[in-house]
Amino acid sequence: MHQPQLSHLAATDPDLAGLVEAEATRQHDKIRLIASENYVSPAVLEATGSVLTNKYSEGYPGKRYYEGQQVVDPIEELAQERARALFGVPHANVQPYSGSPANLAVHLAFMRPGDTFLSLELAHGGHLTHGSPVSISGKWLRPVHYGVGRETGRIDMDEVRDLARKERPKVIFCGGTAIPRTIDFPAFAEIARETGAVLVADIAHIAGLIVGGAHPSPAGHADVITTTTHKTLRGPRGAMIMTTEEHATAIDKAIFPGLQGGPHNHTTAAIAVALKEAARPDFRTYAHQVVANAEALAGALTARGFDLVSGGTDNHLILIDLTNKNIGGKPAAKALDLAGIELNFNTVPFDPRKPWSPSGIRIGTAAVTTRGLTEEHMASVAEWMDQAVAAAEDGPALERIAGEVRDLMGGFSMPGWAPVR
Ligand code: DSN
Repeated sequence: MHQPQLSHLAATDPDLAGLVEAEATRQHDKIRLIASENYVSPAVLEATGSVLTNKYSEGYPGKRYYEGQQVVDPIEELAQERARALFGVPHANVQPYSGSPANLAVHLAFMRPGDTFLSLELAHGGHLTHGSPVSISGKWLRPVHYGVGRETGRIDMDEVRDLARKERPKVIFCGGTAIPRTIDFPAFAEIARETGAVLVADIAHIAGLIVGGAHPSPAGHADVITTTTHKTLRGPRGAMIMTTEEHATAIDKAIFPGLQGGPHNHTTAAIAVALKEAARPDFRTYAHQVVANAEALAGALTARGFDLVSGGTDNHLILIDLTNKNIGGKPAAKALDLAGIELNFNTVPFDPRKPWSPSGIRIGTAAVTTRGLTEEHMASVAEWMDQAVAAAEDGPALERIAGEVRDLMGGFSMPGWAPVR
């Protein structure tokens, strides 16, 4: 049963209510290893589903284009204040609809069509909005990419420095979506200062680890910090941009009126709730457990012959090259899904295969840690993954694993939903 209950939805639209229930069951029964996903708390769910969705609020607190902001203004100010305090930054914009618009706002604030910026190659762990040729960031701007070393799987800071000196980019992005190792924010900052670039840290994946003290912070190093709010930070689907005083106005103008209209006030409220939760001592414990689980899982997978990019992980994320297992990332991901282990196929650095059918898979421990799994469960997860990859064509074997996974997960409660017994 959903918490908060969906009784009105069930009465008005039983078909849709049934689908929500089915999704909740799926999330309950599976080992969810998609590195960008999590489970939010019932408090975050309640804020997301509140009457705040009824209100238009174009503008910012104290300067809106619609009346009736007596309540929304303090809500947005509360979210801003909590973000500033938690991340230790002078300014926070909590209005971006999600991570891609947040990064587009950075492009709009600091660059004009054709301008050069530096970022991590998508296939090496970057993001579409960091200049992929299929994204507006790659079509309208001039991205130059750094990568990871073929042998090390780690970012080569000498390459970043050489490229920055040669290309003189307006902006340098660090961060991405498939980086298993610690990001060296001070080193990026030194290069950005030397070459006159604005340093942007995209911490979407590691925001929760940063505020939980399990990854160094870019605050004081990066000029601008973009993040989604729903990954390790465990909030609603949304985003924030945090800046120094110097860049606050440019970023605010880029979000509104540059890119967006009215902020999603229900999401703003839910972000405020998530930030309050992330400021509690138990969130620090959670963040460190996420990393401990990833380390344990990386060790167990390595012991079973899985080839991990960079040889392991420092954070929540593990990138696996399946070439030595004689299976592509896509068929492996589909088999694992049938076995109750949910993840995504992913390119690996220097991947000879195409993104739609790459060589790797990407996993993360944020969601399973929220469910309560600890290091002791990671050996079983690795064993099931190994069995499923080896038995990718064997339906009954995958079904058997899915049953074992369901049995394990049945012992761990899920925030926001419980099975009716
Ligand atoms: N949010 C990204 C991820 O899954 O890491 C994709 O945009």
